[in-house]
Amino acid sequence: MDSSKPARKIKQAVEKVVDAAGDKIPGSPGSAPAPLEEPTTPHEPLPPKNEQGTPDPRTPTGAATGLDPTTHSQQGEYLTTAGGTRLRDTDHSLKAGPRGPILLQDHHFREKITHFDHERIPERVVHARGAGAHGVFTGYGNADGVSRAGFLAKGKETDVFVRFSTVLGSRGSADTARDTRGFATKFYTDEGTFDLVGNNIPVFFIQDAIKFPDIIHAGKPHPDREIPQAQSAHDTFWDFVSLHTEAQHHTIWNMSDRGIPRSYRMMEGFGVHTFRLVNAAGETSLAKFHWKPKLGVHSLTWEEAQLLAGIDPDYHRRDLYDAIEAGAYPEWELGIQVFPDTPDETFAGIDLLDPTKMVPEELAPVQRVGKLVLNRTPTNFFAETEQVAFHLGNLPPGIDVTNDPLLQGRLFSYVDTQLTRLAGPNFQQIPINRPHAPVNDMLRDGFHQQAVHGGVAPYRPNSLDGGNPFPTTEDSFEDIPVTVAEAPKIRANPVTFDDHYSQVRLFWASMTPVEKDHIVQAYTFELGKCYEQAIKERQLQCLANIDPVLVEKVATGLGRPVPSPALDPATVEPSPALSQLGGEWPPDGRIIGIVVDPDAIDGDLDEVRDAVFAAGMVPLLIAPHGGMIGDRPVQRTFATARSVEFDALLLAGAPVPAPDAVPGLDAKAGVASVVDPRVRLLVEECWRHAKAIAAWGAGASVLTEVGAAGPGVVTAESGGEAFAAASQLLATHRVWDRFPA
Ligand code: HDE
Repeated sequence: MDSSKPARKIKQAVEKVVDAAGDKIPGSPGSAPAPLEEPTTPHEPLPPKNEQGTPDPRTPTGAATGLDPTTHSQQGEYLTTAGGTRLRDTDHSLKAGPRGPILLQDHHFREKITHFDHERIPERVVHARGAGAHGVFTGYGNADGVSRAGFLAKGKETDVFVRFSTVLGSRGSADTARDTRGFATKFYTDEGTFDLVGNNIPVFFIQDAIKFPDIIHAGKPHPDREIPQAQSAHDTFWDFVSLHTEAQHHTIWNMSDRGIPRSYRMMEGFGVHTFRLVNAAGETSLAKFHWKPKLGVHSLTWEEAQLLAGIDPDYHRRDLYDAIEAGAYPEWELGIQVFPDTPDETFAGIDLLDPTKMVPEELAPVQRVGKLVLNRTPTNFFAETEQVAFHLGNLPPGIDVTNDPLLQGRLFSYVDTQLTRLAGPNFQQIPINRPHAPVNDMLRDGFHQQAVHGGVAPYRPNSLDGGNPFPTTEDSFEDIPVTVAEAPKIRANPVTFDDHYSQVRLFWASMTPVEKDHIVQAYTFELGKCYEQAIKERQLQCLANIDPVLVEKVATGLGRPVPSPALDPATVEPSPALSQLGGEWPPDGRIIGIVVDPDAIDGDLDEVRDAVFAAGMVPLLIAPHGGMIGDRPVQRTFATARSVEFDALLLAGAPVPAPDAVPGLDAKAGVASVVDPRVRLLVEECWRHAKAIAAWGAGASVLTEVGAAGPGVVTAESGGEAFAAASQLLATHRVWDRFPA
């Protein structure tokens, strides 16, 4: 068959989408628009969408293939069996006559059903819920003094895949749960893969890996009823952290706004552990890794997070994919805090091997050593995001581990878990995991072996394969020969690990009043969800050891007596770098909701939409009904829109209540008014969540009707002026002045 014609047709269709994307609203499901009629002409599979990437086509042993990335996807224009035989019919099983029974002979039926029966693999025991993206890392070249890792060299570009995640929830849980977020980066470096598997919180719950199953068992749903899903607001979690007080530091971070990020794009990342770096001269230093987001660190409010869990449980993944599709590529700088490699592995009195401690930036500045840009969404979630497998032992030359007892345990756990999750020892051969450096190991055979190893002597030394492969003598990863102090073999921690409270106090003391208020509300909510009074009281005792105001407010909320501290409070120096407030950041990829009245279209509307696009943001028109308003598509209706989707709200009209806005019947519809009650709710929620609200023309009357006034509520002369005011307010993320001090 001559496939050139359909191929041309598809190309035209794709180009049409790209043109239609003159509208640039992200979220199109395919690379060509769906026709109304069922397509009947066979053609090659459609190309991926513009913003999609795939794993670089490599052989299982890391060699570049030069193949087009689509080589991995389906081929040909006809439906086939897994063996490539063309099929005539996949809708009817092979039966003895139309009334059956089905014949055992139906190999196509059996292949289709058997494959389907085995489509699922075990979800990750932690971090099951996640989203990934491809990107590129570029080194700045200023780290050579401390590390000889090639990917940090000036201008050196390295492909990466990043997976963000929550910790506690199952694969289908909501993105906005209060939880720690994973931030795992696979650098496909020329010198071997480097996996930097971090979190958005710089400290961890426990000091020794042997307690990991315990904290996770406590955080996961109760084993009898399997509730609550993806939450820490339950008895077993608080039982654990109030008994294992080393967890209090991580817990206060979770209770802060860091536990409910606005977006993956707006999170810091931390390697948590201290690593050991080595430069070309063989000199070593200790270091902690940081990711600094270009857009600043921003969070949801708790009410937004809860509403989103119902309204858009995929909020963070959608945000990540949509931002990339819209060209607002998420960016971070990689930073390192460097410390002298002293025998006590301590800096400014902080034990660097204790993963419940961080080092304030004011004591050791974060030096930026490279930039990460995420610019491609995955083509297939399972193949890429689900099958990506990180391993702490994937280390390049120039970076080594330390004796941090958490890190030591992780070196074992990650490979071990992949053996079950990815069914065998060859998981590094899966396309998303394949190194971009040549692989010449002596590992052989096993489930899903994809390499076709030549030679007869996968052992060393050998003479039959000419002695291959040879250990290198230079420029490679090195286990730094750190001296291990003579000591008895014991199950114990260093005494420095016993300080569980000073840095918790430091974190609390570094927060602004509004951030402290959110922390108080979070503890009050979470402990209020516990059943056992003893657990609440025990945690209140921990809060008393942190700060008198904190414990007093939470105890009042819980209606419990305020305990006295059991320890002398440490004197701490606040670290302003820990606060999320106080700066201004770019608004890339932010979502601007624009309420329009189709019966009275404002003259400035098109100009405003263009201005939003030009500013790198996404305008969504919100109208009483779907379809088109003139030649502008409506993205949200009053029935589908909820304030939590938008970073700022513009009012271009004052739509009166529509026939389907029945206050008594629709909980969303609020009170009767001359403004559509759903618009009223939009404005009220945006006000409550301290979002920018700007109106012009007829839209100004909505503000009066709703009674929205005060900081960050702008009545402008024109649409242009309204958007300019809103985008200025977005630079600080929220209108913080609206929160009481
Ligand atoms: Fe993990 N962790 N972890 N973890 N972790 C896993 O590995 C583990 C820890 C982190 O997107 C698992 O492949 C132990 C700290 C991220 O695929 C498992 C200990 C930090 C991800 C595992 C820790 C992390 C994981 C589950 C205690 C931040 C998701 C599936 C010593 C620095 C990676 C998997 C992805 C995943 C074990 C503690 C981050 C079971 C034993 C500390 C971001 O191997």
